[in-house]
Amino acid sequence: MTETDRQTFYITTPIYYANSDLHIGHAYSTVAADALARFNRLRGRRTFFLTGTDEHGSKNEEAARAAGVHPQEFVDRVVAGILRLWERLEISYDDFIRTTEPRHKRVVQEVFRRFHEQGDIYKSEYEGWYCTPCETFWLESRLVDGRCPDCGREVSRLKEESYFFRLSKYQDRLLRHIEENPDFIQPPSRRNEMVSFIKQGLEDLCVSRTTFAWGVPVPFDPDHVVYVWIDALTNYISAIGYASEDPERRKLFEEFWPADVHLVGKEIMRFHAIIWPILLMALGLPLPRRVFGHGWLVLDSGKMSKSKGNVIDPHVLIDKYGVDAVRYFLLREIPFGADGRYSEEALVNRTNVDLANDLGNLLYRTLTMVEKFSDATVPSPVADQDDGLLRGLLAEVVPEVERAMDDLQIPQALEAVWRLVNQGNHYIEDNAPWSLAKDPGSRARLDTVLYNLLETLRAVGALLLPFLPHTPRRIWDQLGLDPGALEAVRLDDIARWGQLRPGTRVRKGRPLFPRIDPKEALET
Ligand code: ME8
Repeated sequence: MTETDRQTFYITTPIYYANSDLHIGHAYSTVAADALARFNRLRGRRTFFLTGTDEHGSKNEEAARAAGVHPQEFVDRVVAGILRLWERLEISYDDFIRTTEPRHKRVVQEVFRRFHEQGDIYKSEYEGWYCTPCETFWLESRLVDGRCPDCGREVSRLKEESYFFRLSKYQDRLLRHIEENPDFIQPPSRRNEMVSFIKQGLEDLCVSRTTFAWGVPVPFDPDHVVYVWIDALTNYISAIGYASEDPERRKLFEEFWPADVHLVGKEIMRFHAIIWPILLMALGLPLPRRVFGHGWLVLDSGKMSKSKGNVIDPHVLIDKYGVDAVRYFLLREIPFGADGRYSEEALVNRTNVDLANDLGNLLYRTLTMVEKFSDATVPSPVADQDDGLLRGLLAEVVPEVERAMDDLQIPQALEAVWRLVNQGNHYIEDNAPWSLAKDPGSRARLDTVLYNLLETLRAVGALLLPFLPHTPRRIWDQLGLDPGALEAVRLDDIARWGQLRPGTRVRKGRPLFPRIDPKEALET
């Protein structure tokens, strides 16, 4: 089946640790997944968008201890803050899974029991090195100068009775799957990393701990709790009703599994492209279609981290610039799949250039002219006066947006929409409606030019639906269209030219994005 034929779409974000408030980097993953989910709804696919929180493990337990409260109370507080942030960013998730929920814990225990029964999990003794911040065990041979090979921090010696999962048993099957499904791990640079990691040989994975208690108990050995990754990764199936007792929920699983996209940051690629597929093979389930590892938002001072004190709070940016500007910046500025620099200056610049100048001016100038030359109503186009230019470009842009979104190339999709916006602005310059208005013989041409601009804006508004939650409604409202009707718009309708009805009153409102004075904005 090709991408175009698919009727359902299941997309996930990582489930975020509930040990502290989220920053703009976490918001980036979730906003990107939201745009992809909204786009697939716009295409008319039944879409399921899952996000949630990873609430067990020593990190969360320690954070709760530091705050002097029970871990459950601690994570409840953090989760409330995360939900508020998603509300402000208008994240359209269909479900929010918390790993402390009974519906999740039951599945974790069931999966663990099954692995044990079929001999994939065995009990042994672990002796090695452990990196607490990364929650990862390392063999001596993997350490770099005696430190964690991932983060470079100190590791500690650990000896502990643990359960292990036989990853190596599935290694060849996984390699074959990756070779036969070139789209499975994306972008290709990450696929190559994963393949060479697997080829080094997979060690059995430690899947239980006895040194902390905040987790899902191993059902047949309650001194052990299930170690984070089996607990965390399982969310992608527990949330949609895998092994549920409720037939309605099991139907959801039948409908949506396998996931179309697991969207994750590059640092957790190994868990999603190696461990998770192996767990699924052991369960006899099909593998997700794509695991996409996106890059990081980095600051001039390096990676954002609490300890460096350089985290960017998305609430502050939303207060200052509004949710549409923040989302637009994240989606447009960062090449999807690679690292991208975050700076507030770049955000201000993007807002001013793309949103205030290009898009805002196209709408404002068009409506000003419609007010002045057409009595604030949509004029009637005249067929033999039509150059078909903007209509033709729109017919190219819609499939371009579709291709880019199918390839998970979000910035390219926005670039395509802006080709239309920019062409609209050129069209004004090239046709100089103010000159046409001076010549009564050019009335038909003037009406046609204005109509074409209005239709272009109608289409641009609809094309922005996956990316910006407010702007499409504002554009449609100013064009005299019912913003409520946007909910029913489908991608295939957008390029259909001639939807605006002549005679409809337009309403020039405030400019969509007032220009920001960079000096003033960046000083506060
Ligand atoms: O890893 N730039 O949770 P987490 C871009 N619980 N994305 C960033 C980022 C940055 N600077 N910082 C974080 C965990 N992210 C596990 C996941 S999944 C079964 C379990 C994003 O709270 C990125 O998507 O540390 C990364 O993968 C995720 O936040 C990590 O969130």
